Amino acid sequence: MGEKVIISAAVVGAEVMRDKSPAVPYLPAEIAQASVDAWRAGAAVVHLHARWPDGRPSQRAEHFREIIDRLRAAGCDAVVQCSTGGAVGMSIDERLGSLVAGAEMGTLNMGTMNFGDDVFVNARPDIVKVAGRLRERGLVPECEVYDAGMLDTLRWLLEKGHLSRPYHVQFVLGVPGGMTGSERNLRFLVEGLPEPAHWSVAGIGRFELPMADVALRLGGHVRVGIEDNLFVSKGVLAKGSHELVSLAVKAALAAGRDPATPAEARRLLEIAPRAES
Ligand code: KMH
Ligand code: ZN
Repeated sequence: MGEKVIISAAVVGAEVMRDKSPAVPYLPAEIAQASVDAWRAGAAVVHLHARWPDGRPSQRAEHFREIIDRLRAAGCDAVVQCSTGGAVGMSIDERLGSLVAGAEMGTLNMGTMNFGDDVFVNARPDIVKVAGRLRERGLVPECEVYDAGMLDTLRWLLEKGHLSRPYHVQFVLGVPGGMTGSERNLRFLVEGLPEPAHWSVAGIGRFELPMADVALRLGGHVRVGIEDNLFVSKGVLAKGSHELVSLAVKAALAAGRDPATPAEARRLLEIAPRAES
């Protein structure tokens, strides 16, 4: 049996609206329920975005607080990771609104890129600012890498002391504008890590499950969920992120990797244990 695999569930992103799938949660209560369902299915980490009731993306602290309060009240002990990526077009200060009490990790996006027809802006001073805020709050950064040059930014952050262990790397592959989801690309990125680090892959759209399979073989961790992919198979919508987590669990077991519990994920990611875990 290889190292336990940390399955992260990205239960809602900032872009996809409910007209594409009824499984896209909007309200804090819906996002919390989607997180609880994903955790019950085997996710150890929940990657959170928030929405306004009409579905527009929100980085408002009160929305994140309500999601976290609700999922904890339901007994969910998953590691809570809040997005600082937010949505394209948001200012960096708006994006930082998500880092509320109760968050344990926060994302750290590693560069500017085309994002579909938009531009996702992450200027270097902003990356440094987010890294500093995560450090101040004692949150473990998850470095979101969409393209090879972003590994050079990761190396630069480490060399300059803006980032230090513990941190986690998420390779997000398949965003139109970033690197595509292929085994060759993932191997290249993993080999290019500036130092040994825990890493995971989030394959976007049809790349989600194939990239999970590759990561499981290569010793990495896995992210799935409605933020990244709406379908359990060609043309068949997932009823929720929990169905995608169940597929990742099945793939993990087939690859000889047991899914990590949240407590095990905290140990692997060097996050302080929760009082009850
Ligand atoms: N919504 C994307 C533009 C993150 O969560 O940190 C950025 C994103 C990354 O989703
Ligand atoms: Zn996200």
